[in-house]
Amino acid sequence: MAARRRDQPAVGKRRVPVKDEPGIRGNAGELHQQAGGKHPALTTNQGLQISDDQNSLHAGEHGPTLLEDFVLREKIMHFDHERIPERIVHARGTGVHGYFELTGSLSKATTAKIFTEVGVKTPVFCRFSTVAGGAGSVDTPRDVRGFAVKFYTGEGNFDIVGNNIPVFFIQDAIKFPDFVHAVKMEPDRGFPQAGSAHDTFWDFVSHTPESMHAVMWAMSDRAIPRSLRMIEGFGVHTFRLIDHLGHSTFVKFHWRPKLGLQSTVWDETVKLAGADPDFHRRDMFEAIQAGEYPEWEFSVQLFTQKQADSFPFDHLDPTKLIPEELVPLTTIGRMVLDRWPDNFFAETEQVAFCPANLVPGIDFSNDPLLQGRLFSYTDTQLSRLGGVNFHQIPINAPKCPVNNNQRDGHMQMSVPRGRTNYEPQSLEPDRPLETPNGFTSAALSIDHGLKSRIRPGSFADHYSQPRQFFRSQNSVEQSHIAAAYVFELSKLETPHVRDAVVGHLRNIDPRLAKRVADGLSMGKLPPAPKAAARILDLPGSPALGLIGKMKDTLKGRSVGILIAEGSDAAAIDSIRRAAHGAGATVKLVAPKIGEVGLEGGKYEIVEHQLAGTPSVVFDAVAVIVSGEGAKRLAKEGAAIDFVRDAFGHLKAIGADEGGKMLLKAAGLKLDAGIVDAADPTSFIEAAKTRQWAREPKVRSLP
Ligand code: HDE
Repeated sequence: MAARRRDQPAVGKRRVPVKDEPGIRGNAGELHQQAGGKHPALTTNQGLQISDDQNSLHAGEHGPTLLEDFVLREKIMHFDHERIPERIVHARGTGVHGYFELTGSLSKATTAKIFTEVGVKTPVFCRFSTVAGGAGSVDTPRDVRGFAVKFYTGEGNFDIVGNNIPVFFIQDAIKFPDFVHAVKMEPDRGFPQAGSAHDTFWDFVSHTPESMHAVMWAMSDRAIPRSLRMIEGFGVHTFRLIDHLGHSTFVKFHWRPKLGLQSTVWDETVKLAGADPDFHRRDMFEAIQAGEYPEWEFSVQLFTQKQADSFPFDHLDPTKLIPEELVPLTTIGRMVLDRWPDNFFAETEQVAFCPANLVPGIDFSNDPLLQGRLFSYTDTQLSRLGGVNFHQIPINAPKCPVNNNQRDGHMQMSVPRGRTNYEPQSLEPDRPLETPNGFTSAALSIDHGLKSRIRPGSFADHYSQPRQFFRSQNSVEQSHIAAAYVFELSKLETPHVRDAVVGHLRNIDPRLAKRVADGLSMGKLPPAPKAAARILDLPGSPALGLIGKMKDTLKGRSVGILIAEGSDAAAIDSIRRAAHGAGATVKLVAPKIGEVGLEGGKYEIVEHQLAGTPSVVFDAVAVIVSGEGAKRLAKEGAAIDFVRDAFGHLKAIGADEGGKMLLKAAGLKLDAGIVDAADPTSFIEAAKTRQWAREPKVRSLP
């Protein structure tokens, strides 16, 4: 690190600065010396070494800045253009490098090497995102999460550009701009920055019954994840695998997190947004720094056209999922994320995913939403990344040879050699040519129906799958969904939109409709719209639940221990050791950072200040304080909130005698989730889950 420079001499003093005088900024010799003479020279973008990066070029000490100062102009010009347009959707994102390893071959179904070469590790870059908010919005609104993976395979880049929920809001690409306009900030007022609790979103979906299924998922706790390391990923659309004979099998892609699923509770989410707007990004960063590499199982659902014909829904309809109970998942690989990008902009911001990035042996289906996406992603890069050569940016560049006759364009980085840039040609024998191993589309017969703007009749059932989803949830999950509808709809200014949504809920599940209507103090239930197709009672699918997919573990979770002057060192240590032993990270929180003196002359160095570290950022907390400490903390709003929120967010609380005094001062009654700190084993057990039984005591849910 370069040594800090001294301040400039006082302004206004009439003196001629002498460049070689010690202490004058811009004295290059002195700075270089202070830095040990080892730093490379600072240069302009033309490679010119710079002797003064502190002062622009003036005509005299108090004179104007000279236009000829090309060092200043280059620096400011570059700075002025540092921003590029953010993604129109999925603007807020977190990217991580890693690898994909195939553990089971799909050679019977595909020739794609990525799915047939067992044991091969393929580099990947994965970007998680929220959908609605801008690049600077918070990490934790209620929203779907993007889950995009770029595989740098030897056969070219293959992207699975998915989400953390398996269905989408619309069936046809032509509605995407409307859907996105409706969910993003309202155009006249410029808010909300993120989140769907506003009139335009609900207005649109209330007129779009096909969105009811995805809306139901968005109202579930899947849309308020605890960590990006604890979300599932879905390719959403049906794709095809093609074998060496050209036969194709339908496929759906799934990612399942090794740490299990976990979400927050709504009140916690709301508070997290203020406590740490970067909660998910920081959580991922810290996990990677600590060597706790998140891992996902990769699975596929394979099915034939014949099977698809027997489904009570259309497999080409992106608002439908295929229950695991109908077509089981086969796990064929794993993805480990183990390297944080070196530079956020160069990698996470400039990465350009595209569902059309395929490798031989994989192909699209005729899902009309997917078909529209095949155009959109390359198109958007033209304005976002500024030209046609975005594939040359290191994060986008394939790690296999790229050879073709495409030339020139903005920001061309490669220097093609030779005389010919066309094909066929006879002047150069070593120019690239097509190969029989290249990509071939599935040879499908096309139904030559009428050319028309048409929605298949098999897409018409909009209520059976949301009903199946809702009825497959346990009672806690169901009440959270009902509460989410109540919250979101209560934010609307327009009663008729509220009515319309509750009308749809009547078609999905009359009891849910009633619960939501009661939660909104609706006198009587609004009418249900006429369903375009018969609504089915599909069998329950436990795999659609969330709580059942939580893992009984503290791995990847974090425990906060609130301490103060005079806390019991041994009690802190035993909780900390137990939590570490269970795989959790531990953070000490105290009214002040720095050295905190403990009982018996010991001390701890605390890095987290109570006022800035509320319990929402932890999965479980312990309070280890002396009686005196408890009395002092009882007067601290932040300490009372710390325990009250941990309790309200259904977290385990370990407490010694002083800790219990603080809980009492906060008005909390002991329950099974409040564990004596002297029994770290029980604390760890309680910390592995949420205290669902406590919920009815802390909030009334519809
Ligand atoms: Fe996207 N989507 N999308 N989308 N999408 C973009 O591409 C689009 C859809 C998804 O981390 C954009 O490079 C259309 C479904 C993810 O960089 C844009 C339609 C699914 C990401 C675009 C859809 C997704 C995007 C914005 C309907 C889940 C972030 C910037 C036809 C399967 C990728 C960009 C990243 C990003 C268009 C529907 C997932 C504008 C037109 C369905 C995860 O091209």
